[in-house]
Amino acid sequence: MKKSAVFVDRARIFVKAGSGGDGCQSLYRDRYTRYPKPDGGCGGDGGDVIIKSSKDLLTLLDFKYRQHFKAEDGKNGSGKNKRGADGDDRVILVPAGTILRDVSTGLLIRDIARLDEEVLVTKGGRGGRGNKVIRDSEEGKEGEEKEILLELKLLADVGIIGYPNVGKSSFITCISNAKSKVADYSFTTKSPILGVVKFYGSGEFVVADIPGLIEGSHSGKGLGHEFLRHIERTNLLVHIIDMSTFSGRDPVSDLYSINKELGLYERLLMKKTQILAANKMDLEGSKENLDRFKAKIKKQIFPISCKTKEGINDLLKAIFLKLKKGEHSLEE
Ligand SMILES: Nc1nc2c(ncn2[C@@H]2O[C@H](COP(=O)(O)OP(=O)(O)OP(=O)(O)O)[C@@H](O)[C@H]2O)c(=O)[nH]1
Ligand SMILES: [Mg+2]
Repeated sequence: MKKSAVFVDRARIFVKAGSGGDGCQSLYRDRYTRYPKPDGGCGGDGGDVIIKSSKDLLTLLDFKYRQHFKAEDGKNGSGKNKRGADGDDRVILVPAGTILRDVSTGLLIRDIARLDEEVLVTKGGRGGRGNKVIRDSEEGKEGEEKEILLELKLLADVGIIGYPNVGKSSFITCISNAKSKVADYSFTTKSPILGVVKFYGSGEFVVADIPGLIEGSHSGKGLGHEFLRHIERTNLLVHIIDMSTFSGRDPVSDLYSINKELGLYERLLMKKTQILAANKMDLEGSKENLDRFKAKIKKQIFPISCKTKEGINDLLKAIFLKLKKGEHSLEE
């Protein structure tokens, strides 16, 4: 798969916390003391590695160029009971919506949803004790290290789903400020695109255009699976169905198979409110197809054409109202 040059939504990084400084072995003596006194100070603690979400970042692009991060080691203790300085923590900034996983176990460390959320990912090693507190001074403990997978989920309110070539990118380009490439072949869209829709001064919402889904998307076929996680967080899905006869597919089975894919990927995705849109209504045969569709599927469907803009406003209004209501169940 050809990766987009700018949108990086997955990265692996190696982090290492600072090691603790060594405790000091030292004896104090002067001409007044008969027995030398142990005065070795303790080592400082190593710094932690912390991952924090920041509003200044939108992608994981920075991690393409830099993968290794290390916190500072603690300084060694010294004579005259001097404790070594603690190592500085290392803070790594990521965009909100980043999921952290431990590569060695595959386990989720944290799903960072909010801004300025902090996660301690590796703990600095403790400084070793000096001989002022323990007979034989200790070495500092090694700082923890980990390989972490960062995955970015887009934070959008509305996700646009459907088969390839049904007009998803045409739709986002038509309703928002996004410029998503439109072309008459499948898998034109190779990575997610976000767009902001302003609705008559009464508010705005963010839509995400993702690559087309096909049967088997949930198990990695085509490009869709890579991107299904981006719509997990949306409040609403707009399911675009091609009503024209040119694709050679049947709109009813398109609806079923995409919904099946969603369910196979993640059951919760099936539960999201879906608004159905019948696109390409300007083309011949679409009206007949829509009638057949309506006879079989007893759900509300919005007939639209991204070419003539027919029905787009009604659909936008419906999206806006649904978002305002914050409904989450599939409409009957
Ligand atoms: N006649 C007509 N053509 C349309 C309409 N909407 C989209 N198209 C055409 O359908 C083709 C595919 O449109 P895209 O918007 O790229 O489709 P997509 O769903 O984003 O496709 P992928 O990114 O490949 O999944 C393009 O040639 C569009 O011009 C419509 O309402 N009417
Ligand atoms: Mg597209």
